[in-house]
Amino acid sequence: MKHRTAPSRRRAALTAGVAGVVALATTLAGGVALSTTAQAAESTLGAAAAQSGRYFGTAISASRMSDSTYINIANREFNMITAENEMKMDATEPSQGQFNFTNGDRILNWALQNGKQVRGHALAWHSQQPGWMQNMSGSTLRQAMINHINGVAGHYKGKIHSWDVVNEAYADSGGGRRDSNLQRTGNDWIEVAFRTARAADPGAKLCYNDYNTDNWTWAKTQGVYNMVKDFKARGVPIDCVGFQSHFNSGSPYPSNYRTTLQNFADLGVDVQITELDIEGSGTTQAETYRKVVQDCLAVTRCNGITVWGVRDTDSWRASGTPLLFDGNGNKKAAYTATLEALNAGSTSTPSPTPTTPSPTPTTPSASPTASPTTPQPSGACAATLRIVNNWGSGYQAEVSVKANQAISGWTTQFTLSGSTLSQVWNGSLTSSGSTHTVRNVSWNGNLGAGQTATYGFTANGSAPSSSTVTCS
Ligand code: 9MR
Repeated sequence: MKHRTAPSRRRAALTAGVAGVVALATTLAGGVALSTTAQAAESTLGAAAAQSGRYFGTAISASRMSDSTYINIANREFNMITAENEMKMDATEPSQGQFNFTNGDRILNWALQNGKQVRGHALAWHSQQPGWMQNMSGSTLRQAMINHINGVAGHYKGKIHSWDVVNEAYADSGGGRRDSNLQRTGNDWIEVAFRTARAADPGAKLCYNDYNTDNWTWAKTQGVYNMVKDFKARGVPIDCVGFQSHFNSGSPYPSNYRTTLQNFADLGVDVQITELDIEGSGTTQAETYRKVVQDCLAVTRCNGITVWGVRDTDSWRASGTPLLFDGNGNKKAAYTATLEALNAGSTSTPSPTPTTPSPTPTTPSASPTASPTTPQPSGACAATLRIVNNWGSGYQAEVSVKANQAISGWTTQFTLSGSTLSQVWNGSLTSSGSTHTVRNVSWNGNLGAGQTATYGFTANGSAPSSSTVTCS
């Protein structure tokens, strides 16, 4: 793979971005208020994804963190981090009731100190169980699972963007559950895991995560879909579905991938691509990465994409060279296609023109996910609030702070009547009556022009249909 120089890559991405705006303007001629200024193409995956409010992540292995090439790429390119193995059941509870967070904390602290968010992986799984758990059964195992979720989700409370609460619980064929010691404790083990996780960390999005659920026609996909549908109907607290998306010749990228993502999203959950890798090389591989990115960007509730490792040589499938960087840390064609797709996609989000701010709050939405607030058109920063989860007696909200110029700290303020804040993460709260002021914490105050920081909170009471957040 020929490594392109940085300036030529940036030019290529910019060209793609401008082309995207022209194409969109042509399609949407009239009617839609559209920013006429092309955004400068971003030069890293995380920043490019952030333009549309999404993240771009990677899995990190604690054992590689002292490799400077590895950690520098991870720091430069990604804004979401998953511990590849360090938060799994065997790693975090090696002896029953004795938790070990050394390596998980190492990854989490590095991520938070560098302004990144963290996906938790994974609380309950038939695989990677510690030896003491493997031979357990019945109510003893059920209680051990609950204790494990309380121990791990409790330890990381307030610091995790999304948890893979249950991993890989469906059988590879037939559309039913996989047999496992956990499954044999009773079919309700998955919902018990979700309810336990919600209580242990109300601020984290709770995901079901699996592989070979990408092709809409596959029985396994339908099995998971029906479970999520049932959970939503019965109020089991599930917020998101993770699509691992390990693609290779036996499990190729399906042309109906976007349909799958959209159909799950239509159930009222977020969708996330959680462990992406695509075996192959050259243009074929690059174009498949491009399609995956385009599919995520086309689905409003697709929050972001995580690739399962940094360089090909870091991959669990190293011989398939499935990642975005080669063994020397050089950007592959797959990287360029991914970055281009992220930059092009961002221009396809219609945004209010800076000169004509909307004078009234956005129309209240009937859907449980309230529409985002109108960004403040001027000033050093702008903030938008959106409801990411609403369970009737309470809700979870996410506030995005976008810097219009380089800033070294931010203060947001909003008023909520009819609800009280119970927890805030990634931000520091002071309240006076129903007026809440949230400032940056130590690691997310420094933002370059165009960069975004996100904080979240949970509240009791009913969610506002829209809310204005000021930012200074
Ligand atoms: O990449 C992980 C590898 O280092 C581990 O040995 C393996 C152990 O099960 O898990 C790999 O990650 C898996 C992830 O946790 C769940 N989905 C499939 C991933 C690839 O096997």
